[in-house]
Amino acid sequence: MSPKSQLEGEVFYPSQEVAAQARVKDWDAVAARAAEDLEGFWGAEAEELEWYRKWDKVLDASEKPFYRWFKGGQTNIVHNCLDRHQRTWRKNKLSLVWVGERNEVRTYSYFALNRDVSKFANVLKAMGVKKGDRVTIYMPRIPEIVIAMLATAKLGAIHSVVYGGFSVDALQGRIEDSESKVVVTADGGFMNGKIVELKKTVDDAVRRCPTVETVIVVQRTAHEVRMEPGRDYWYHDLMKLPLASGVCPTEVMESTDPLYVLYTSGTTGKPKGLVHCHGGYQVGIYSTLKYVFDVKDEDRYWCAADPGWVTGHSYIVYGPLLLGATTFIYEGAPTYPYPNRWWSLIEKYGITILYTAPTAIRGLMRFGESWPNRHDLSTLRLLGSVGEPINPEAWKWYHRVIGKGRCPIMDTWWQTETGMFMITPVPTMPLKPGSATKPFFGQQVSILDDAGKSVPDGEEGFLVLEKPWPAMATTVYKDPDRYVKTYWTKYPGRYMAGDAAKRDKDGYYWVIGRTDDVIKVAGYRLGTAEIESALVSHPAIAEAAVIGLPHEVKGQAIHAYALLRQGFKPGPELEDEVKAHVAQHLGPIVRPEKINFVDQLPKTRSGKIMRRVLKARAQGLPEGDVSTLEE
Ligand code: 6R9
Repeated sequence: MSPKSQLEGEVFYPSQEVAAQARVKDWDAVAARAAEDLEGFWGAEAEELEWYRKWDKVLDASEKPFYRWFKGGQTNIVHNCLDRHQRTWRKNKLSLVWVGERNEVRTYSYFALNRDVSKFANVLKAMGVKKGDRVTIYMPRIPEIVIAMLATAKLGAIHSVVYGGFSVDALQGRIEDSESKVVVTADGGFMNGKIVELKKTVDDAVRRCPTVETVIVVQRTAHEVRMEPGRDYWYHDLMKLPLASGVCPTEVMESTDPLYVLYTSGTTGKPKGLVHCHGGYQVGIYSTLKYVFDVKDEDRYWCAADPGWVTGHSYIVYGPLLLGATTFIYEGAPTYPYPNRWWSLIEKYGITILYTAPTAIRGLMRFGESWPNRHDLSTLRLLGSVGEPINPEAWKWYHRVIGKGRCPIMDTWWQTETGMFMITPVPTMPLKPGSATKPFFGQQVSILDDAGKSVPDGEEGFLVLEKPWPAMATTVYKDPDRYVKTYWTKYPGRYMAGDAAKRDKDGYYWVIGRTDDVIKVAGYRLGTAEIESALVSHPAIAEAAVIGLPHEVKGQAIHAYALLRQGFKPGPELEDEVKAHVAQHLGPIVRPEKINFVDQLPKTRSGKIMRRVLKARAQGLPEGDVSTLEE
């Protein structure tokens, strides 16, 4: 570790208490070892998990960029999450502690979780689900979402979780692309004291999806929903059947067999289904969670994301269970019924690690310090941040008010595509507010200009990953060309992340934001293309463009520019109607902040909308290179 005086800027050093118990004492030494022998490093990590058959090769790069990790190995991530713990004392340990918005509590030992997962796997099997089939999961934050994911994976089928905050068009598109034959959902969920209608949305989406044969519905809200005979079944009825036995063999998978598809927004067109596989993925998330959050058996670990996003997949569900940890899930809103909900949960359940997003911190910060100060937060040891760059002001509030200056903040930069943390500190590393610090072991990050040359330290450029990593997405579902084109073509053989970043003199990385048409609203990744197509599906709108502009709490908010069809008059009423239309089609988080009715959109001569120009104009900034602008 560099001596204190050498680091530039504002630096926070780990406390003695945290440093003393950290797994990684000497970051430089481990990083050097991994850099020297990438396969050796990851091979040793993989040895800590169980394999039905050991791999022939840690990394097969013969068909780059389709890297194959642990090729020849056979495993199943569920074996490592559940089966192997049944043989040890962890069988009796809490795997999952769940708290509902209405204060219900449910806990699962590793034994109980394994039993329910096995039972539900038998149910899915009876519905005809086999290895390789896709199952769409569209659920609130309740234990059954975890059970459904694990049960699907146990059978060797592929889950596609669609975030419960998305609405009918988003759900339909994702079901269609994955060609799922089973959808698992709930009647509804609770959020902010209100019911989120899930089953109704599924009904609307499935009407247009011929592949779906079965819909399984968990009862959560118990409000009235329509059940279609022969297609819809109650989860609790199925789980009572004799076929839902508590014993179900875990399917033996090749390391490179798909575990899940997760749709995420890209630059253009429809969302991409990123594919993650059993072998490499389990090693990557196991290792990163272990070193970065130092999760121990005594910990009560809370990642406050939604299981429907990659953060939830890797670090609520799979990562903690791989480590045999206790993972905590809270169903509802952070401010319900009062802005102290999270802080009271930390106190009541003795949470030791809290991992959340800058938007949540900013949102809670608004209510002032008195809310957290009413609670004993002394169990906390480590904090985390993910989803967007964290502004130093929010970082310092989080550090001082929540962590009482004792708890380092692990600012983890990564993506749906990377599956695991890529730029991240470990607890012993000196921290600079707003920087995700340094690449994880084995990784090398470059900041390049348009031509592929490294830019000098301190200057902004494209963030590029130079080395393969085990949890990397292996392809885009049904579209390998798109995988190559999107990530590996601008800089041949190197992974382009789609972010702008800089490196400082100390080798710390500062991620600035997306360079493409992806908007991060409250940490949620949304694509302009999907939003624009929802806008033009409104009868008043002929053409539309959306951009993200800075927002105090959400980080970015959606601003739309719309050309009206003849006969429609701009005005606040129409604006509200269009906003509601988008929210209804895509989901409440996608609701635009502002609709600007305009007469013209800036376009290139080839007809492409120049969102960059709209953005510059909106912020009163120089428009940059407009040589291709038509007008
Ligand atoms: C995990 C997740 C990925 C994009 C990524 C970047 C932004 C995520 C960040 C961060 C700065 C961090 N991002 N973590 N930016 N600092 N710690 O968020 O995945 O939804 O796929 O989004 O999020 O722009 O490219 P995903």
